[in-house]
Amino acid sequence: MDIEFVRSRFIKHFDGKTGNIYHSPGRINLIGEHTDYNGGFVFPGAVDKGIMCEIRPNGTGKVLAYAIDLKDKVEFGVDDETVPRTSWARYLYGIVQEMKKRGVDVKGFNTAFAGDVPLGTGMSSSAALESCYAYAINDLFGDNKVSKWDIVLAGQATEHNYCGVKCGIMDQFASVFGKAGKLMCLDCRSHEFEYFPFEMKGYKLVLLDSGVKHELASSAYNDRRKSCENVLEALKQRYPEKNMETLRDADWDMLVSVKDIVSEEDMRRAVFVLGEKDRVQAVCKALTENDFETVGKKMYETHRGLSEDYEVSCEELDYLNSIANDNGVTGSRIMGGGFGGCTINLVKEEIYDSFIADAKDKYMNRYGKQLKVYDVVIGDGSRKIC
Ligand code: GAF
Repeated sequence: MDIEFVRSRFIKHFDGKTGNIYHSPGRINLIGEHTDYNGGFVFPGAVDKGIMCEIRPNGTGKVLAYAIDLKDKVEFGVDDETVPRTSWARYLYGIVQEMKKRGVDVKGFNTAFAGDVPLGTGMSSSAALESCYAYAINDLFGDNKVSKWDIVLAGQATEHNYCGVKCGIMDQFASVFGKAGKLMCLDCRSHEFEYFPFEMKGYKLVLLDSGVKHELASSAYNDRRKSCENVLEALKQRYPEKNMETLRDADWDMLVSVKDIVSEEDMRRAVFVLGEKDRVQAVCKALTENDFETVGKKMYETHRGLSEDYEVSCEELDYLNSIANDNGVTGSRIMGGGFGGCTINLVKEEIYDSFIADAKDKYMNRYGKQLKVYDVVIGDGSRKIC
């Protein structure tokens, strides 16, 4: 992401004066999908792509914002009660409100931003946008008093309260806490986490972009979360003495015991979540032993679960997964919330070129679309650039 590009647009769009520049990345996730809002484990890392913003207080109570890539501008008052209609501005407005709730005396500012996280790929450009502005507002108006974890939670609350997505904390966490060359294993209940070196000797991680973006992804995502909550309710009724807080507190026997009082669909969702909890633990262990075959096997299992039990796949993603399997790729699965976006693939270096060539060919033949390929580079989390 080019600083001069953002700066030149900021200067041109506003009054010629410069401000501070901040950057926050998107993320990948090695394994652990739909586990974050169930109190489970995730294994993300920040990527080298993200959102960059320039921002300068303007001495008024108004936010004047310019989305450089979209050539679109929005204005709102810091204390306005009406949420902007423009979707990108809702994130910015939400962050202003959530940082105010966390004690920051946010004043008006001029800002422009641009990004290089490919949209709709499941790399979470929205979390990058939220984290970038939460970080900037904390630095400019809050003396950096808001903790990094509260910045993460401000981003999540923005999604819940202003954008209609009842997401977990993985994306904002990865964007804020990411470190170049490190993946992170996060316990989403205790918020404890560990950095793991991203050293997969002899292997590469690569994303294949299906180019599919599901229109109703937010409501389908919220439905999945609701299914998990339904099962949790049934478990709480059956085991009041266990004080269960999330699905993560359940074991397989407990789950089987509520089979008759939850719907078959909700049960399948919960089966996926419990299985995914086990898989993340297995991957953590395998990585410490450099056992990439096990990592890959678990990725395929996750794909099957996301496709058949959680039902967040689509024909194109299943096809990309099967091409990976046919090419002898070590691991492959849908990455992120699903309903389109990318597969993440763990590929032995010696078959990388032939796999990519075959996937591109087959995807073009079947869907008439150029398959986009992104090699994973693990970058740093939110920061001030200048
Ligand atoms: C989306 C959400 F934003 C995350 O919180 C997470 O639930 C993910 O889907 C699925 O693992 O990216």
